[in-house]
Amino acid sequence: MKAALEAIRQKIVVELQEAHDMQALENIRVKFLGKKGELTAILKQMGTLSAEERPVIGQLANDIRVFMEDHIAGRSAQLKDELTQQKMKAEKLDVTLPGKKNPIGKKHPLNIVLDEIKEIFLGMGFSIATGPEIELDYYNFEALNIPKDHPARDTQDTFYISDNVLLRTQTSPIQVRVMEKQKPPIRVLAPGRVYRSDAVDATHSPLFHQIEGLVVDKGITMADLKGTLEIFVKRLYGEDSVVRFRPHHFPFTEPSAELDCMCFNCHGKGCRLCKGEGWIEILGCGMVHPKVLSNCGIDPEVYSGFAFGMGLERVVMRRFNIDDMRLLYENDLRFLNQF
Ligand code: 2U9
Repeated sequence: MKAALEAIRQKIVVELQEAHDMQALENIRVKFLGKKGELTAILKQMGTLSAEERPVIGQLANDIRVFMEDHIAGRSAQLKDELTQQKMKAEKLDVTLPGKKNPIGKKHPLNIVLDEIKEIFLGMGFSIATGPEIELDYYNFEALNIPKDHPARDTQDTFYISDNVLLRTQTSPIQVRVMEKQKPPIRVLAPGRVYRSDAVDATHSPLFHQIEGLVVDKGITMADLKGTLEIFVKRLYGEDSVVRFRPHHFPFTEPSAELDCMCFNCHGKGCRLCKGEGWIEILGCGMVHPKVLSNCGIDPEVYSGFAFGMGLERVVMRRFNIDDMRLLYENDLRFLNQF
């Protein structure tokens, strides 16, 4: 028995050196010190010893158990230390490396163009006006000389919240509210979200942005309208831009017109970019209808004015050659990071 005990003392030392992870260590502990372990197996033979031998072998066995526990604990500490060293090595941080840049946000293309247009009109003495997106039917239609039976009021075009409350289909209600509160001279730009019950596709979205403008004073004529808008286009698209005005109709302006800019690609000849027209439509405009002025408490016999309106997305899509309006709303960073 003595020899057997000394033999397992040697054996465990060798096996511990070959153990390279905590599981192997646990296996050795069970193999030697477990219920079915090698030490326990030897101790089971204690009954065969004489009364003199039993305490001697018992003491030796106990010494060996303590020896094995100490060595297992020592090897365990060694393995843990090796593990820590490996982790430290793997997670070593090279503090001399340049820091990671925090990605900063960028201006959305809609805001890039919106801010440019705002700057142009601010430079011409306009103020920026805002108003509620949930509007009353009165401010969105009736005050603008759009009668009850006008097609624009159909629910297939307008989001109605109730008979009398809707999502504004244009930013014109802002100018109506300004005219109710402020006596001329008035020079306001009214940018903002507008809503139309349109199916989403590459050129339509139920939510889009408009920029409208209104000038009211004594003696305002169509010449002021044409001069102001020509300067606007030249500042937006370049001094050599050429504009033309085509007669049109809107219920809230009379006379009305649409402003085209000569295609900068084919100079009026017609090409793929301008769909063969030679000209690109930029905005609608006209002299404010006298009924609209009087609806807002402004005497059309004393004052006159002009107004205009444009869709912001169309300007943006043309500027950045974007062929699908949905890209402007999906917040895909692969798209937005290009600006
Ligand atoms: C008041 C009086 C008149 C605003 C105007 C247009 C012409 C126009 C369209 C451009 C593209 C809407 O987004 S769009 O579909 N708008 O063509 N808007 S005149 O006239 C007003 C506004 C307010 C009190």
